[in-house]
Amino acid sequence: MKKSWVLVAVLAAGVPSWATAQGMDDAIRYRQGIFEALKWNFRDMGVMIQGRKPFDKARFAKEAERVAALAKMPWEGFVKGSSKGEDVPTRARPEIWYDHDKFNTMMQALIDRSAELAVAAKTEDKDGLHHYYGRVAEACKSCHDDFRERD
Ligand code: ASC
Repeated sequence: MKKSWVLVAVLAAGVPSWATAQGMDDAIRYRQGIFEALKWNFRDMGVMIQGRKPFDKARFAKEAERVAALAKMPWEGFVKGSSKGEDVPTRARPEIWYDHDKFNTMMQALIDRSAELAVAAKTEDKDGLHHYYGRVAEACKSCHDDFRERD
C-alpha cells in the first residue's frame, strides 16, 4: 500500500530511478539499522573484553563474524542526497558526500579491521583480542569524529 503510493508519486514526478522510489528515509533507516545491529554485537564483545562479564570465546567469535559481515553493508545506504531525511533524523554530515574518498577509505578501514578481528577471534584468547578489538573501535571513532554530527 505504502510502496504503491511512493511509486505513484515517483512516476508523477517523472523520476524513474528505484533508488528514488525507495526514498531518502529508507536509505537512512537502512544504514542506521545496520549500525544498530553492528553496535549490538560490538558492545557485547566490549563487555567481555573489559571483563564486565566472562569471556565466552564462541560467542565472541560469532559476534566478530557478524560485525565483519555488517561492516560491508551500510555503505550503499549513504545515497547521495540523504544527508537530510524527510521524517527520519540523521547525524550523517554533508562531508560524507563532499569528501567521499576519505569517507570510503574510512569505511574500508572498518571492513578491514573487522575482518582482522573475526580472524583473530578464531585463535587468540581474550588478552590477544584486546588489540584487534581496539583497532575496530578506532575505526568507528575516527569516522564518527569526521563524519557524524556531535550529539
Ligand atoms: C561503540 C559505539 C561506538 C564505538 C565507538 C568506539 O560501542 O557505539 O560508536 O564503540 O565509541 O570508539
